[in-house]
Amino acid sequence: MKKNLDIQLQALLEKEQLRQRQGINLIASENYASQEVMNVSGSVLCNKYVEGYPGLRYYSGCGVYDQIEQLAIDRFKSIFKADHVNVQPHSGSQANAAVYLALLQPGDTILSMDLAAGGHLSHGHKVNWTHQFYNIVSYGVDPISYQINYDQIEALAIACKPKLIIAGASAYSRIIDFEKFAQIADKVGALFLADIAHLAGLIAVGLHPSPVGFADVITMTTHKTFQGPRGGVIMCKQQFAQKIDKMLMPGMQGGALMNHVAAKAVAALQVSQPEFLLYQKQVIKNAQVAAQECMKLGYRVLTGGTDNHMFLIDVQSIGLNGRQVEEILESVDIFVNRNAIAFDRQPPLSPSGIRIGTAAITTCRAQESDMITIIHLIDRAIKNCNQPQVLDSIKEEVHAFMAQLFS
Ligand code: DSN
Repeated sequence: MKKNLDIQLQALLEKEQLRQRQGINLIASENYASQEVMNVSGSVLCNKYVEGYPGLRYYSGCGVYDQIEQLAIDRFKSIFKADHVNVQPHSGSQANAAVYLALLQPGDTILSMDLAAGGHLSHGHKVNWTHQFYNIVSYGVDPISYQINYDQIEALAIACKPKLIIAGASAYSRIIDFEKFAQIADKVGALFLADIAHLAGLIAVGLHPSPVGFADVITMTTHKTFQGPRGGVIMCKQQFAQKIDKMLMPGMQGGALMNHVAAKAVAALQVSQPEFLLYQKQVIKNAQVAAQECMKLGYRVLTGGTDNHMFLIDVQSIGLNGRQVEEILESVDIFVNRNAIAFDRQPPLSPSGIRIGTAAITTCRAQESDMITIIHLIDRAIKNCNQPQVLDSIKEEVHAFMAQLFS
């Protein structure tokens, strides 16, 4: 392509680059991939069709790709100590779908966390395809502590006899006891899937207990706390490997996106470096300090804090809904997402909560003192939401803060 042919798209890219550089990103499911990861994602590897698995391909010219995919598989195996790894899922939802389709029959019962309590769409929400194919029974959280109640899950499991129990969440800030889930699954003869999309980076460095050895299958994404390219990975016990691999390809997907598979390998190498442990420790410290500061300022933080990279604030108590707060903060270039909270009476488009995550801002080198500054910027924006001039000046402060962070 001629240089500068696509001026329109170039302008949009530059706009987005600026947004990412000037704004404070607190979206818990996002992060910034390294230049090395992005280089590989946008490399010549995007030109090749590579169907099948290493050693058994349906196209010629795949030799290098066999080595790339094997490298990715070996790196994930070594990080997580998993028996079997499939690095081809295009996303976390595709990874979950492959597991369901490989191991369940239509009509089987899945016991999973309710979206409103912190679960994920692909675990069986009524607007997701899974809801039409399977009988979904949901567990929530304790109405007082807002934490997972394992006794409730066990009672539900005994009552509904699920074929599959899923542990894992998109909006849950406390340790998940995978061993306890495995015991419940064992007791009722269910398979156990741990979806560690959010926790993968923390688990990789031992800052959250691992489900490996407890779960039959583990799914994850590579772009959240794992800090890699967008994509999914499946890990499982050897006995499920063949069924899952076959269901993913050729069952659901065609050619793997080898540029992304290679970028997953790069991310896995980065995760194995000593700096990644320090980074993840900082992610957790930053989330804990931010949650504390919110509570000091009078906000209601669910569960009273966090053990991981995120926490939820109930903004109903300040007379707003999550959508309003999301919009106020977006107007000053601070990015959070509105989120349902357990027992929410508000509709999903304007729920009662916001979710705050620290993986992305910690990649930008934020420390605890920076988190305190950020929470005060958030608080001032909320309190001055009807003062456009004040919001303009907060936005300038946000840009100056980010410039100083990068300096
Ligand atoms: N949408 C992602 C999240 O925000 O947690 C999960 O897929």
